[in-house]
Amino acid sequence: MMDWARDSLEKVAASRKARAQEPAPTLTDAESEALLNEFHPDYLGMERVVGVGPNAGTQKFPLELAELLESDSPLPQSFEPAIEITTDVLILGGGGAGATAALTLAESGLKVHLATKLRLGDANTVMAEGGIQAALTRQDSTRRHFADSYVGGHGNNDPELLRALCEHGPAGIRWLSDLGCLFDQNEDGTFRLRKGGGTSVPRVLACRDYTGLEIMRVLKDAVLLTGTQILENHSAVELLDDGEGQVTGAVLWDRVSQKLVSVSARAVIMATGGSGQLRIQGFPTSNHLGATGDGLILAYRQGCQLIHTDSFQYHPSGSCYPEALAGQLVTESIRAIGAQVLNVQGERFIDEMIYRDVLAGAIIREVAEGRGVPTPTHRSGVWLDTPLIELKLGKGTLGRQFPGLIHRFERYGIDPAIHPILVYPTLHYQNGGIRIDPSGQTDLTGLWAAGEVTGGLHGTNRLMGNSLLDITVFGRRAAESVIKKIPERRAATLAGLKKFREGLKAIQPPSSGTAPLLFPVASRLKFQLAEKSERLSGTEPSQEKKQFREPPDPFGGN
Ligand code: MEZ
Repeated sequence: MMDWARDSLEKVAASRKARAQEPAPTLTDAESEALLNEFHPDYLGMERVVGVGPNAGTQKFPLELAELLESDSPLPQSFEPAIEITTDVLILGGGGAGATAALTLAESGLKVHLATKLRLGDANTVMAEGGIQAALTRQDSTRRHFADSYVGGHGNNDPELLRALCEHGPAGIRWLSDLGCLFDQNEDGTFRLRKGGGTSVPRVLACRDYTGLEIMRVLKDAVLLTGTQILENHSAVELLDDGEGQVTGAVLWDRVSQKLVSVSARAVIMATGGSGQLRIQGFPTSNHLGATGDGLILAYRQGCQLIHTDSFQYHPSGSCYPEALAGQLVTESIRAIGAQVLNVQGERFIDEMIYRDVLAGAIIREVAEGRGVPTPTHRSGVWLDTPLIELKLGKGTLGRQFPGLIHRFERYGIDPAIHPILVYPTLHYQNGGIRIDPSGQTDLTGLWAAGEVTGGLHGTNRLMGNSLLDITVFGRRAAESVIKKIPERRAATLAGLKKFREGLKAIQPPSSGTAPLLFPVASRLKFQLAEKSERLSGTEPSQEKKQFREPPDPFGGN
């Protein structure tokens, strides 16, 4: 197996016993900073300001997101919303944050609709493997959780959001447990806790290596028992507003009947998740199919400030071989229990539990400087020495603690208990997003947001396990705030979009596509960006790119 890397694998095996005893290499703060500045994708200047909307001329965005923020809506100019569904609360997004909000609203007496562009539970929540963190033990405290996360986030976290996360973390875990979430336990019945990168004490609870899947399983089962009206295969394409800055509903695209559906709501909770499928700078992603940043686009058009949108998490250990698994997550927990990261020579070059952004930078450096392991499919990565875990902790440890990992790789003839895994950073998480207050309220009346679509909580580098806690704590807080502050029903119009379209006229050259993308069409986005740069440099786009300029109108006929 992996004969193409035989020499390198022999070096890894030869150094394993000695490495098992050696301490991790250390790094000074200055060296960490240099790694970030020279190699981390966020620091390479591949971003720009946009010319329209509340962050115009100030905040920088990756080129792919900037392009979408400056794109027109897919709604035909002539479209006028004719309300077909009237509800109290419209939740947009069927992942952990949306489901948590729906459950919290269940006994409120409010009528709730949840629209999701795929099926309930098709979300990044189920892709989170290694755990959820909360301060539960005597040696830990919510202050310690705060301090770890604040340092990890480079001090860019919104302190009030982070305080709410840490202080409500233990109650969030109890809530999930009461719903039926089966967190791993020690023999004495206490939760089994692991460390994660940047946690000063063991704080990460897990359900083997499918923690997000387990959490989503219980949330989904519970939501299906409530009166929530679930609209599957309904993508949000635009927010509706009353013409005076209050959000009052949304236009959805029903993918099955191929129809636009207008919804009037007194409150909207945006829980549409992340944007890994934009494949920023060509990176592979660990995200699910629907993660195209839709909520960012819709909220921005209505006037919500977006923050830290130049900050993304490249999870250091994305799978790099076999090709079919490229970008898929190999959980940080594997490193937390001792797997080492090695270059082509079998040399350890970094402490594997250092902050994710620094580790990602170090791996990218190894590859960029020729110390990576090239694959037959023209990728390059470094080894994650998984057999070392079996050596340190005993045979069968990987199978018992990481069944998902074993299952995925075995299908391709690779047994991680015997063979190291090849990894390279993968686009994993959107650190920034819609600005909210600690109750999940956005800048706009009528619009709340929770989960990955929001920004500020994690600063510019999120710690492992804080995203599953985020959806739990802020899904609940946003819904509780809606119950307390839900506004009266008002007119549902496209006034906000009309105003935004006026602003778009100033963008030169104009974007040739529409947004939100709804589903990954990374190739279209790539062509659009190339075409724009040709136009800016004064050359005429090629015939091939011209074709991409005219995508078929997805809503023609409506
Ligand atoms: O929070 C995460 O990103 C997470 C749990 C990832 C992982 O490595 O398993």
